Amino acid sequence: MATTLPLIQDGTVRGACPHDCPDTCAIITTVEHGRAVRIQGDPDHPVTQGFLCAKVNRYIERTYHHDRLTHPLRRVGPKGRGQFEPVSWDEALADIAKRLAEVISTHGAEAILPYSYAGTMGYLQGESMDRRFFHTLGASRLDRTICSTAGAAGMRMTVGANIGADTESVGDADLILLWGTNTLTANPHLWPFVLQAREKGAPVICIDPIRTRTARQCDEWIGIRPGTDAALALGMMHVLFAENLQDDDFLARHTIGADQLRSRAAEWTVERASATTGIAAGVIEALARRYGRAKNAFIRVNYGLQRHAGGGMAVRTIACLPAITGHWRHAGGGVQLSTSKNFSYNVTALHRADASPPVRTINMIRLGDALTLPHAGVGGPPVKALVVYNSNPGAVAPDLNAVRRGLAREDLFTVVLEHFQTDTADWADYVLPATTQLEHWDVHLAYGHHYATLNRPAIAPIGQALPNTEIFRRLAHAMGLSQPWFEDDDLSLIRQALDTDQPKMRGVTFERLMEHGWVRLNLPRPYAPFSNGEFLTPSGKCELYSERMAQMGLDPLPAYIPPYESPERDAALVAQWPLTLISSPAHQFLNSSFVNVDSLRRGVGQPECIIHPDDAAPRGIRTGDEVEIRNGRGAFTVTARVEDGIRRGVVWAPSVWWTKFSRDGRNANQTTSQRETDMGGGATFYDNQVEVALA
Ligand SMILES: Nc1nc2c(c(=O)[nH]1)N[C@H]1C(S)=C(S)[C@@H](COP(=O)(O)OP(=O)(O)OC[C@H]3O[C@@H](n4cnc5c(=O)[nH]c(N)nc54)[C@H](O)[C@@H]3O)O[C@H]1N2
Ligand SMILES: Nc1nc2c(c(=O)[nH]1)N[C@H]1C(S)=C(S)[C@@H](COP(=O)(O)OP(=O)(O)OC[C@H]3O[C@@H](n4cnc5c(=O)[nH]c(N)nc54)[C@H](O)[C@@H]3O)O[C@H]1N2
Ligand SMILES: [Mo]
Repeated sequence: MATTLPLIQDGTVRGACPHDCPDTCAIITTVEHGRAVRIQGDPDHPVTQGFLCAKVNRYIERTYHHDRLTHPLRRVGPKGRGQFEPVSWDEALADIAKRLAEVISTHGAEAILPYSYAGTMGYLQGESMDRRFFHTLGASRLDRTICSTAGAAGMRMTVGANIGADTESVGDADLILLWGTNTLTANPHLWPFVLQAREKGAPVICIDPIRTRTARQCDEWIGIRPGTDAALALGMMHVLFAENLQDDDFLARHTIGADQLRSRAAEWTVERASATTGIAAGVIEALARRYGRAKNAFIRVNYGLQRHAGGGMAVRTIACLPAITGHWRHAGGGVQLSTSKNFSYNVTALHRADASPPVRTINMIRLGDALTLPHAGVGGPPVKALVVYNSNPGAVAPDLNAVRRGLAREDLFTVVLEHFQTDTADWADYVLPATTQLEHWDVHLAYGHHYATLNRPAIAPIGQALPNTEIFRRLAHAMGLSQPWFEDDDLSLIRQALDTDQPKMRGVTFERLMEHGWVRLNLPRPYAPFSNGEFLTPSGKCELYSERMAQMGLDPLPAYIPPYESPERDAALVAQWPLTLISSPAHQFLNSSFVNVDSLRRGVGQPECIIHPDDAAPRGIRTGDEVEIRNGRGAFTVTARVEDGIRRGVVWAPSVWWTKFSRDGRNANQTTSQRETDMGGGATFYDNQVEVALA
């Protein structure tokens, strides 16, 4: 295999947290006699600041977990029963290669579907050899939309790219809005900067239908009706313009469409915004004034609020606010959805997309349809082979009943690369053991700061586990693919990823990464991306009016797009299923990762739902009762907790449970839908009406 550098037997090894989280921590692993004994956050890293989250503190427990997959497995029992026998790597790879070749000769390579997401965010183990393999075969492409594409499109249309205010300057903000994000759970390394600002007097306000652990720590909680954030932002704009709180100079010099936006905002009186959002008019007015009078407000908008029909437009509308007030002028001011587009690793070299013939693309959130509808729901051959890695769609994909019907197909050949026997692995024909971050090389971007991070392996692979890169390399060889790009070892892949002349990547070299573990992008300090305008849109301006959106048939101005499952769009459905289910992550889980780590699962307890007393009482529900959450797509059972820290009409089921760890073998995604957001084809997990009843 690849590693030409020896492992450190005793000492410390620098690495990167691989998980799908904005923080991408720099980690230091202590190794004794070749065994990892301790993991800690790098105290010198400006964002990690020496601490890790509740989950990754358990990464060693997860790595040496007694349930780790240690050798390839072949199915022996009926599909989905999880009955397997061990086989050798050679045998497994030879048989998989034969089965894939049969699919190609009978149905064409597009009948093969890769399915991966961000189980690791690393470029090597996440998008290098795997992409080369599927591109070279000519397999169907996967549109990786499950998390962030709606909001990313909203940012792109407005400021030109998914970048924003710098986390390290947030301490200088004079007002902080945590908008649709559970910071203490999902982005905890932002918190020290929030506290810094607060110590200097910045109020911290949380806008969330749930009074989360984050909202409890804030100065104010605004319990908005789910899916209506654009209406709140439009109501704020109304006040800003009506009370002359806008920055005319910034608007004139750095935006397009200020006059049209002003007319649009004029339609959104606070009364109208209040009726839509369920927030008192006085609260909207006070928020707008506070925002308009601030000089340097930081809005942390995160992905939670874009999991609704109008998710792209909601993010876009919020992203217009700092151009109206000119807060982009100052470091720390503005909006941050992500910082990821400041990174430009050489993905062209890693992916080798040029090796692929033109093929169809399948949206990952429509996996249920892709596996069960004729022509995979999009045209072309049925999906006959599914190769899953870095993802657990058997738990996290929407409309799980449809997904399971697909995975149960006897004529579907399924291969799963995993650390553990997940809900998805149970449906596999072959399960292949993959290494964890302590066992392989990688290189990472971040989406909540501006440091590139290297991950060096700390220990030898557990059992016969192999890195994803090596599994796809061997699979390519087993299929007789002899292109030179399958010969690159992992260190070569890292060098290829870094081989770019993008100015922001200048100084991010292998040598510096080896020495320090992490390197800041070549950005000024302090960094205020749009202080002089210089937006990355076609016009170079903040596009309050977007010609591109007009061409896409979308409203070119900020607008409120009601949820699919709302009184505005489907009153009958809401009458039948009156409660909105939000299934955002539990504090101790990372989507479905860590659910099988006993100490963390004990911390969460059991699958539960939080429901407001006014919703619980008429249903006869009390804390501790077993309840069924149901809609037309499916149902799952949880224990109720009656609390007023949630908006009336909203129910929270902390997620994402492995179905095999729940009482009834089901989870929240039994009820979620495959519908797509307005932009980006994103998932609408929280656009989900249900009823809750005693089980
Ligand atoms: N501990 C932990 N950390 C994580 C993750 C995890 O699973 N566990 N997941 C990681 C990943 S993949 C991601 S994408 C990020 C996600 O992190 P966030 O972007 O913070 O997203 P969510 O946790 O999905 O939702 C955040 C909040 O949005 C609220 N919300 C839901 N709908 C609306 C709405 O319409 N309007 C408003 N204003 N609020 C709404 C929810 O109640 C929730 O409290 O976190 C990352 N970090
Ligand atoms: N109801 C509901 N559903 C949701 C969400 C929600 O809030 N509510 N959140 C959504 C969001 S934001 C996201 S991003 C998705 C995330 O969905 P996924 O990307 O599927 O994330 P995880 O559930 O963490 O599963 C990742 C899997 O990858 C495996 N893995 C990790 N590293 C490696 C590796 O190096 N090699 C291999 N082969 N495997 C590896 C882990 O063991 C784990 O089982 O879920 C979405 N689903
Ligand atoms: Mo995500």
